[in-house]
Amino acid sequence: MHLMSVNPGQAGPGSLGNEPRDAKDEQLDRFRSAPRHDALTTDQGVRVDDTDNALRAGQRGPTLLEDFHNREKITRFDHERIPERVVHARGAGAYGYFETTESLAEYTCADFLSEVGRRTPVFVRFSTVQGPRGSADTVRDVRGFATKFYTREGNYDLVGNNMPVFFIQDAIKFPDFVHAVKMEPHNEIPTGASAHDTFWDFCSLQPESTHMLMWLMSDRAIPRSFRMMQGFGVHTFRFVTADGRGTFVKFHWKPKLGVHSLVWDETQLIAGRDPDFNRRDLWEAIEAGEYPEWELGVQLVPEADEHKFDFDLLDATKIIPEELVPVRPVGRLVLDRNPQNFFAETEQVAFHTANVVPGIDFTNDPLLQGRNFSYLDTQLIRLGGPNFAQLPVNRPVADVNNNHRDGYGQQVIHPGTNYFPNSLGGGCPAHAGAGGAPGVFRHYQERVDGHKIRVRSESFQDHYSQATLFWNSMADWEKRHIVQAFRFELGKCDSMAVRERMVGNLAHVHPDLAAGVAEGLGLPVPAAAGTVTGAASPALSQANLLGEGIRTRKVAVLAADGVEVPPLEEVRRELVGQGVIVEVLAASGGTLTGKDSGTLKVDRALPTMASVLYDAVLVPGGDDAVATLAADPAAVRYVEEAYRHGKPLAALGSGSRLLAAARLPEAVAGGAGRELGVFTSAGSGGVARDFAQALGRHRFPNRPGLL
Ligand code: HDD
Repeated sequence: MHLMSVNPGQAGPGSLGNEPRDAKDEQLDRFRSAPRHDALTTDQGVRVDDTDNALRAGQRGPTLLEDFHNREKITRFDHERIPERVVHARGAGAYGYFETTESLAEYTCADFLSEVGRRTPVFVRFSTVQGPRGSADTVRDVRGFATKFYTREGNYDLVGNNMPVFFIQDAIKFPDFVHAVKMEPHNEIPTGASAHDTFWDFCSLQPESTHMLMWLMSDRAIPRSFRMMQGFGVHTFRFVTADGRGTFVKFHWKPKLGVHSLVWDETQLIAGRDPDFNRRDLWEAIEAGEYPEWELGVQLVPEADEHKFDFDLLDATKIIPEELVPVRPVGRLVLDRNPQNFFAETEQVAFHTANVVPGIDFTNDPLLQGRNFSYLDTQLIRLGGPNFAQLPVNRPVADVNNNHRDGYGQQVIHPGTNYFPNSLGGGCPAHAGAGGAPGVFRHYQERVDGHKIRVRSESFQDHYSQATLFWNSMADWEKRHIVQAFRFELGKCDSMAVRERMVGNLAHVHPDLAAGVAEGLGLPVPAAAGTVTGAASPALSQANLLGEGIRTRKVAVLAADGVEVPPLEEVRRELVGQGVIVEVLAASGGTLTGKDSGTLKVDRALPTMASVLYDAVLVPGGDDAVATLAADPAAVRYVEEAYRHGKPLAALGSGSRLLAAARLPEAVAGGAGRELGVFTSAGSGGVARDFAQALGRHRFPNRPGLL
């Protein structure tokens, strides 16, 4: 099949009309279709002379049924929607590649992980979990991080999240969990939020959720960007060698830009100012050639060590602390191409945990085992039948050759026999891999011996130790944010019993946490429950995950006529040199007149943006410009809000008067500004470097007066 017709004017992103980037892109190109002719046709290819007026009996008469164009057009429109994903409905995706940087051939026969330098095409979809397709991006929620590797040995899907653990241990609880967290059934409230009774009712009765709740109440649940979050395969999987040797493995994605988050007040403002905040950020970065990148790391555990830990490797509510088993970097993921059609690609992509390739296998994690049923099942209803693997985004680049036939939307004309064994078709398709040939999936041969029982293993019963480990590992400001998040969420629950029960659970995690939350809710502080260890894992704190550089950080420059241009340009050069996006904002668009000479182009009008859409604010000097800005409440608000959200602020020369107009707390005016990320200077001298460094720290969470 070859639908492509090149029309460069309409090509958009992707390879239409350009050289394909890899095997997947080449395959996709065969399905891309840009309008070839000017003339409009029906689905049957019949040219149509009018698509604005239905066929009618007389100028003012009734519309006629025989107007096949009208009926086709409306029918096609009526059928445009498909069911959204039952969870993870809102998402954004991109293509790219995975490159192996360290061979894992010693542990797995997976071809794509065996050769250093091998590049495998991928499609990645990021998502929120709770909200519907149209919900806001910046809600407090887990983020999905699903990767489809189009390997030469078939598709491998790593369907992970940005948190390394999960709410439940057994997949049979998934419908209960999702019912509880989704909008309540009677009124479909709240959209994109877990701050409601049914969620906390469920969790408070389900202590196995506690560790995951710690992550969900932490800043991990409000990422600054999909490009700035970690990803985790969550489960313990199994690598298998060609001779059948197994090794346990956990997968980690680590973003090059570091792990950074929004702050809670900001997320709510962004939800109004730009509900597409994360989606837009991903799209724009890729369009700008700032390709997001992650390192793939693996934690490997020999089978002999399966029982050496004080938790069960099969329990998805547990991590393997990096201090016990280091994360070994083995590859990098780069996203370098936006999709061309959201529906065709991002909406129709179908992930499935059971899409594995030779060398990667499952463990008996009961959550994973259930997922292996659910994903195929859900695609059948969501994508309308069994042929969804033929959709362009889902097609493997490896050959597909079997006796599966027919079904809705079959795209392939299969001549010949459709059964096995056969002689009439020459015995084909034949069993692969006689004599141990490589590239054939062979299930790991695990000996299994047990009674048929509905029992949760004893080794799954410790629900609090790792929640405590997480708490202990947080910086003070991270702890503060966690307490505030619990207060907010539980404060939204009408049921006092739910609030109390949950606070009771938190007493098992840490007395400080329980006390902080209880005080915020006006509840009695519960007595400490059990012994709480002091163990910590520094790798869990975002304070230790700042990443490399400040590329794509966004700085708002507030300006008006009379702005001092040269010092600003000096700072701008320094920042842009480090990859920062600097945008000049003024009351209206156009060009500003500089103080003594020169002009300054306005990139955006102040009212169309907001401080929450930037990482930092810079105020250039120029008496007249600063006076204009200081008299504009919208400009003052940029400074004040950026300060209260902990973002770096800089003022050049008289620009500091705008900071004064924003009435920043005494401590800043009193000279403690530098340590708190607020920089002022007579000219531009030194500010650029300090400001850039401050951007690298992301936020100053210890400022007084933060929201
Ligand atoms: Fe799931 C979607 C991640 C547990 C059932 N899940 C889905 C997506 C991600 C995850 C990232 C979106 C994929 C996309 O972008 O299309 N899910 C996880 C993780 C889990 C997890 C990391 C725990 C470790 N999920 C889980 C369980 C079940 C499901 C226990 C069912 C028993 N998940 C689904 C699903 C979805 C899904 C219903 C909805 C849409 C889809 O699959 O394609 O089958």
